[in-house]
Amino acid sequence: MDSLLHVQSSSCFQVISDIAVRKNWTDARDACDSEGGRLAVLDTKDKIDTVMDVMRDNPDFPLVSYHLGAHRPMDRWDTAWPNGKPDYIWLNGQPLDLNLTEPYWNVHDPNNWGNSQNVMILSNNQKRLWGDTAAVADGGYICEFSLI
Ligand SMILES: [Ca+2]
Repeated sequence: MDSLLHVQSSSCFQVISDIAVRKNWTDARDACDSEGGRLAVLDTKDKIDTVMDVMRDNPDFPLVSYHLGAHRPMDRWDTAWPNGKPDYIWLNGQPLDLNLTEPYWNVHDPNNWGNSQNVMILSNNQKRLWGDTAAVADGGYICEFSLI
């Protein structure tokens, strides 16, 4: 398994990037939980920088997308955004800070295309940017383990 540990001050991150273990978002969330972690909650600049550096430093990761630990409230899946604005929350229950995360989204994302994009991914393209996608799409994933 292409599985690496990357340590930041409060967390370490494990990138699961094996084509044989691709999972949809819900199964990826459960897999991180079962290891005592969670899908990565990138709610600080420090954590964002750590994960983005990992992806930049490993251009040979074989998968094109990696689930992160943010999603729309599940009772709103497959609906339009309220007031036309993204309603993402991290798995710690905190709303996603759109000012902090704005520089990391793909230029067209989040867009809730077809009102069917309910979860957040990191796209393994040249700029390693974030997108919103369907929860059923299989991909790699990034787990976070708390060090504190
Ligand atoms: Ca999208």
